[in-house]
Amino acid sequence: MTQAHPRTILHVDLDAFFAAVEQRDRPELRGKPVIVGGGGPHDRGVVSTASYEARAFGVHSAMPLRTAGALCPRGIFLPVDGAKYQAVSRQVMAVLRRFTPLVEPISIDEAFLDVTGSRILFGDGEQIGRQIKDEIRSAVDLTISVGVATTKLVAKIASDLRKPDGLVVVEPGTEAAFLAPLEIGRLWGVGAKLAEALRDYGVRTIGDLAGLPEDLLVRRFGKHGAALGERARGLDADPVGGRDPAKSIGHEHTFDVDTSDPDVIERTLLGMSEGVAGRLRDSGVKASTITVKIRDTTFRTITRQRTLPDPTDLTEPIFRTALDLARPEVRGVRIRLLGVTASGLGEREQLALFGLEDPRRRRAVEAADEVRHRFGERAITRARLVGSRLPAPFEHDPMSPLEARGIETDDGGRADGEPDDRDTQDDTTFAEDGLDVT
Ligand code: TTP
Ligand code: MG
Repeated sequence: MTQAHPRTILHVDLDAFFAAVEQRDRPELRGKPVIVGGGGPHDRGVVSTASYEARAFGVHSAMPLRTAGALCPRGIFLPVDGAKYQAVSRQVMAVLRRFTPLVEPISIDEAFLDVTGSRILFGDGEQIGRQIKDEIRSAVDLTISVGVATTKLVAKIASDLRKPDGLVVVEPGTEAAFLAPLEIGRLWGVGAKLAEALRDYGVRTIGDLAGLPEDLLVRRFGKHGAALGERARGLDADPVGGRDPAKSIGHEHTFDVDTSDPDVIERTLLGMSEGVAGRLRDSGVKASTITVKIRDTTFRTITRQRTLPDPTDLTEPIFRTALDLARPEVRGVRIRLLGVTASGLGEREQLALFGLEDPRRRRAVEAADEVRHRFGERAITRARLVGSRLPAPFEHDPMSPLEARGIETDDGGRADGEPDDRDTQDDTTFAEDGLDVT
């Protein structure tokens, strides 16, 4: 059955995600059987994922590591680096949001996109799928597989069909025919038990299921039976929903030594404003309200808030507002903690990219974001922060490539090997961070 106005839905899934990130970062592992999970082939844990080279030996997710070790004795076993994969996941989701605000992340490495409204800007589903593959490759140097269809159900099955680096397009009206030859276990909601029960009715493929009379399905499987029949024909009205949007994005910084130095306070606010703006852009939202939090040496804590004339995701207006709010409160006071929070978040209007905003400025910001993502926050440091010996509050990547190449950064060379996990920073916390994708 063809809908009058078919939706265009994409399902995007990274290939061998954890293993691919490790192979990306350690070229000597490329082309090798890499197994990510736990402590090695003698560990009691299970495999998180395996590179496609390791899968050729029969290794797969959730398999005991010891079994993997027996199947693939020359496998290279690596521990899970959750913070790293989380950071890559954020970058990937940010790329997806360039194409539509309707992005629904469903796990660390997959998401649905409804691009129906984006076709006028970016072309049909297949063209959008190709652009997304290219942009993910250039942003994070990883491959994805994409399914394009009129429903989430069919798009998800399609993306899985030609992994890795696949692109499968199911044209409107061909959903049932596309699904018919596929094995029944590929259908959403059909686990091993249900597949077994369906076997009693001679059902092996999705097409077999679609051919069963609806009343039989209802009699045998209750109200789920009817839905099952519909799904077998590719029908699925479920909309692509973003998750509950975050209410605010904020950064806080506690000084090692309480300070009343206006210069230090100003620079700290700038660093935090920059961090907040970057995360707003990553999330594809703009903020209309800025709040500063100030805690003095006696632990007296105040907040000051202002609504902006225009919502923003840029550093300058956030910093100017934060400074304005903080200035009268910090004069002559020893400060222990400062925070900057953006709230009143709304989706960034895509068309603003092409209309209301200065496109040159937007491009410059996006180019900077690209570097920030690729090399860690430390790579982008405003002229004002350079040269000071102050800890720049958002420069938390302990092994930034700039530093590795001997280029001086200004945070006093923090080298404690702390993982690049923004949410567990000692000195920088993210208030109400509801935007992480897990
Ligand atoms: P998947 O997308 O299921 O697997 P994958 O990306 O490794 O491989 P592909 O999509 O090409 O088939 O899961 C994404 C990540 O989630 C995976 O890299 C590791 C993690 N994961 C686990 O830790 N345990 C599991 O059982 C599964 C299935 C995944
Ligand atoms: Mg995957």
